[in-house]
Amino acid sequence: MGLFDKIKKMFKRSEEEDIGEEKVEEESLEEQEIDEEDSNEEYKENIKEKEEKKLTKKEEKKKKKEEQKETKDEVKESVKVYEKGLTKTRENFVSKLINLTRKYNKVTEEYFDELEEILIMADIGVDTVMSFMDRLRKRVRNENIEDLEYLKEVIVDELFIIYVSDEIIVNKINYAEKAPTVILFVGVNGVGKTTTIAKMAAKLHDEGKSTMMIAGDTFRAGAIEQLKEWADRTDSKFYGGSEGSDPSSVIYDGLEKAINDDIDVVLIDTAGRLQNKDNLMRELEKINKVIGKIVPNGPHETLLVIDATTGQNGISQAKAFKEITNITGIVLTKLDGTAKGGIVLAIKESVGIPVKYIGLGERKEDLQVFDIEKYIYGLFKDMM
Ligand SMILES: Nc1nc2c(ncn2[C@@H]2O[C@H](COP(=O)(O)OP(=O)(O)OP(=O)(O)O)[C@@H](O)[C@H]2O)c(=O)[nH]1
Ligand SMILES: [Mg+2]
Repeated sequence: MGLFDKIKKMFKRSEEEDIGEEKVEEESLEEQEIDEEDSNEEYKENIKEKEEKKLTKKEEKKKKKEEQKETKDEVKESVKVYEKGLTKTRENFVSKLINLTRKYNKVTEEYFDELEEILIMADIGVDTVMSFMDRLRKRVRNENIEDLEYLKEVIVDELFIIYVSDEIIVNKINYAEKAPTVILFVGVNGVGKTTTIAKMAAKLHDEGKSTMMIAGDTFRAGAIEQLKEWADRTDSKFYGGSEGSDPSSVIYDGLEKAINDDIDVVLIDTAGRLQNKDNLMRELEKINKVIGKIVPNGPHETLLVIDATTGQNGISQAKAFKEITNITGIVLTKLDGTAKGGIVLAIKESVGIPVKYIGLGERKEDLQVFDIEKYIYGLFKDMM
């Protein structure tokens, strides 16, 4: 089964299957009972025991069902967020792809040229598109692909391969074994660092974790106040110094407080003055040193926030930040605001850092753990 079918099945699967499974299991439980008939007392004992067993089994199953239902609902919700957040890209990119298939009735050089243009327009990035086209051409030749409908599926398949390559993608947050987990947020001005911190804090609270925000952006006027306001709104603890003070010393004091207060996750906001790369590098080095001194192995994550609407510029930012500090993951915000959502694929290939979260809107639910399958579904659902 191709990836296209797999994803289609995953998200469109009806609930019928589950009901069927449940029936079969219950029947086999009854059968067991009749099979193992015994005599008198022993028999009665046995029956009682079995009844009890059956009850607990039923309860267990019910509980399991409820748990499963919850996660299923969660999956459904998050698929909806992906669908909605990727509307612009889908309407642009996928409708072009569908039109292309309608326009040509077989695979020709013109078809490939137009496809290449569509992919570049979707901000997948020239290099990525080139290697993609090479692979696609080869596959068409080797597998003798003539059917354009089928080729559409191969395209989806190959786009997925761009992202996954041969690696196991780790998009989970690396939580510390012993709290607090320290997450450092970096990125240039206006990309969405502060609001991402707020969304993440709200999500962590839903999971029952306590959070503290530290205002490491002491540079921009108003940044400390803004973070404080988000901390209040999300029921987070907050630590901030005064404007213009040394970010490292604010972070040092904040982390001490976080340890005293038994905080689970500390979210650190920073200023992103990439114009002055050397200064930023030195500052981040100092910040990392300070964090490591107080929290061994910290920071556990350094997330680079990138605004998807800035397209290739965002990719350059990722490359620049990668040079100056150890980035463990990318948060790609404002995907809902661009028709060029292909940037997700480009980042992974051209920078080699996994996208861990994506922003698909301004609500807290709109910050989603990046899931390539949901992403592909959100993009191509009209074709499935
Ligand atoms: N539509 C949309 N807007 C977003 C998303 N993420 C952030 N924003 C908006 O982007 C704007 C800038 O966000 P901030 O969090 O202030 O950005 P920042 O990186 O902290 O900015 P500075 O502190 O100035 O460096 C705000 O208006 C956010 O609401 C998203 O995923 N989708
Ligand atoms: Mg900010």
